[in-house]
Amino acid sequence: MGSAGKVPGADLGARKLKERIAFDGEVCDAGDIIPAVDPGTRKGLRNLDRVLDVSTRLRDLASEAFGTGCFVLNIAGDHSCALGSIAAACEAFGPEHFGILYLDAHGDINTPESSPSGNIHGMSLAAALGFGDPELQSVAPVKALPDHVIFVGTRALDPPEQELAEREGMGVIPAHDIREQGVEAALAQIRAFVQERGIRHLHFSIDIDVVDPGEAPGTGVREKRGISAEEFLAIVRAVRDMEILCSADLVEFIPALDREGRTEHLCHEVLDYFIS
Ligand SMILES: [Mn+2]
Repeated sequence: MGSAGKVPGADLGARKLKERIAFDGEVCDAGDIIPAVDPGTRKGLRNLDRVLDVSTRLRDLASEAFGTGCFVLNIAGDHSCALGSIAAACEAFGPEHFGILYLDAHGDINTPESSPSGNIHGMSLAAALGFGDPELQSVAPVKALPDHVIFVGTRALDPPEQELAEREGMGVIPAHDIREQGVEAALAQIRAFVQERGIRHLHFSIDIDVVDPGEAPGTGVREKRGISAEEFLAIVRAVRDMEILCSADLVEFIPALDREGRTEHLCHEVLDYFIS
């Protein structure tokens, strides 16, 4: 679905990416989640009911998959749905040893009070951690621990998000640090973070907007000075190889905004890492 973001069209991106996946005995298709609720604004939150519908259904599908020992890969439109995949993973594995690596230009830890845009895709992680709108929070019966969240590649944390991240002890590795100090330094920080907190089950939420818009223009909320495509792929590969991943999201690819298929190509490389 693509209804909780600023720019429409992310649902088409998910569909396009999925077309090229070969489903066999190893890789199962749990199906598509098509919004069943009309768009509309309630409590000042655009498409609140749609987000509740889609993320709840995703949560239930993912829970079922975790129950059979599967790795869950959520290819989706806008990032609001991560509320569902995170909620399912946290419930399946329990919060104590569960963590979230959020590879995104943004933090998505706004609340209705702090959000400059009112778009729910900037609030989904907050809700999974127990902040913000109670209805959104109710999608996650078991809340993930805020200090088990690490942001990587961020460059657009709003001031209230920054405050929340600091207050709650979340990890932050900004895009700037990765560009200055290199990928290896970032990976060492990620490994230390995971180890210190005893994280054994990691949800990897990948927003393609983490990559510099010069190399990945096909996304709705572009932020300058991102990490390079090469740095991005190196991080995705290394995190996958940590062998503690239980689930991942790949979101926010919008084909209509892409140029020469650059963003699509990057998304396919990511999917190959997880599927092959
Ligand atoms: Mn983002």
